[in-house]
Amino acid sequence: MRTDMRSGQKQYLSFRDFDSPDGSDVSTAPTPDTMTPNPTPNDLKVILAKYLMSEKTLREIRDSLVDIARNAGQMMINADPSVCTSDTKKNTSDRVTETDKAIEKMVHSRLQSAYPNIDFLGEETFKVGQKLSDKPTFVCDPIDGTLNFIHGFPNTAVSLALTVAKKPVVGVIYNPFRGDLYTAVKGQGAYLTTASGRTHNLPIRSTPAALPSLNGCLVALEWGSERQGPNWDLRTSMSQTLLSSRSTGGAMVHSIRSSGSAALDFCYVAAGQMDLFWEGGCWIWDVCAGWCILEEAGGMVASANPGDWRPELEGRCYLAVRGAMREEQESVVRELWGLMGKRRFVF
Ligand code: LIP
Repeated sequence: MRTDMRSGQKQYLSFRDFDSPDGSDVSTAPTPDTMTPNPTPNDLKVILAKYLMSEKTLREIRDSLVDIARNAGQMMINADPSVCTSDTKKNTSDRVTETDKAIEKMVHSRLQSAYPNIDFLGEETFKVGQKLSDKPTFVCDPIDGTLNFIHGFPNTAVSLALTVAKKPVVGVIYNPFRGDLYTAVKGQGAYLTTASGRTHNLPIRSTPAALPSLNGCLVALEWGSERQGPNWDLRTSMSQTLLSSRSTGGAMVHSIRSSGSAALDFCYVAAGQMDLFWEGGCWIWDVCAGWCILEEAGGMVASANPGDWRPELEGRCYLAVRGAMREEQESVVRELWGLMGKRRFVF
C-alpha cells in the first residue's frame, strides 16, 4: 500500500506499479512492454486458491509468525552470547551462535507441525543449490544481525516470511531488544507495534516527505563479511562517492548508516526513517520479510545493480527506496545507478 500524495488516502499497489520507467538512462533496463507483469493482489487470490489458501490464510499465517517471532525473541533475550562462544562460518566476520541454530530449529518444527504442506528455507539449514520454488515457502532468518547479537548491540531481529510464486506475501520482523514488531500482509498494509503496545501504520509519516535527490538522503549500507575483491572495492568506493561533495562528483548524501541487520534496514526504510538501502551480497532470508513490509509501506525494491527494476528475491542485489512519489523514487534509483558507472556487484 502507498499513500496518495494529494488525497492522503492509502492505495493498494500491484507489482505493476513498479514497472520500469520510460527514459531510463541505463541501457540494459527493459521497457515496461517487454516485462512480464507480476501478480496483482487479484492475481494473488488466484495463485493462493491453487494452494487452497486465501487472504484470510495469510492473516492467520501472519499471526502464527508473530507468535513464533516472540518465542524466538525470548530465546535471544535468554541467551548469553559472546564472541568467544560463537563459531565462524566463511571467515571471522561471518558468525553463527548456538542460538541461531536453536531458533531456526524451533521455527521450523512449529511451522512444520502447523503447516506441513508449506516448504521451508532457512539460513542455518540452507544447502548450496537450494532454490525457492513457486510453491508457498516459509523463509527464515533466525537472527539477522548475528554480529550485533554477540556484541550485545541491540539491533538484532528474527525475520520470518511467506513467499508464494517467489514473491513475499507475509513479513514479520521482531527486534526483542527494543520490542519493535514489524508486520505486513500483501495488499493489507504494513505496521509497527512498539514495546508499549502502540501500533503505527507504516510509513510513520502519513504523507511521506519529498525525495528530490540523493543529496539529503540518509542511506543504509552494510559492509558484509567479504572484505576483499571487486565487490568490496565497489562497496567502499560507492560509500565514498555517496558521501563526498558534489563538486568532486559525489552525491553529498546526508550520511550513511550501517545498522548491522539488513532485515531491520528494510524496516527503517519502510518506516521512512531511512531513505534508501543499497546492498549487494546478502541473501533471501535477510530481505524477504522486509521486502513485503517495505512494499506495503509504499516503498519499492530495485536492484543494487543498474538496469534491473524487478530484482529477484534470490538475486542478492537490492536497492530499497522509501515511500514517496513514484517519479521521485525512480529518480533517486537512476541517480544512484548513475554514480556506479560501469561498476557492478558480481555473485
Ligand atoms: C547479516 C546481515 C548484514 C549483512 C551481512 C549478513 P546475519 O545477516 O543482515 O546486514 O551485512 O552480510 O548477511 O548473518 O546476521 O544473519
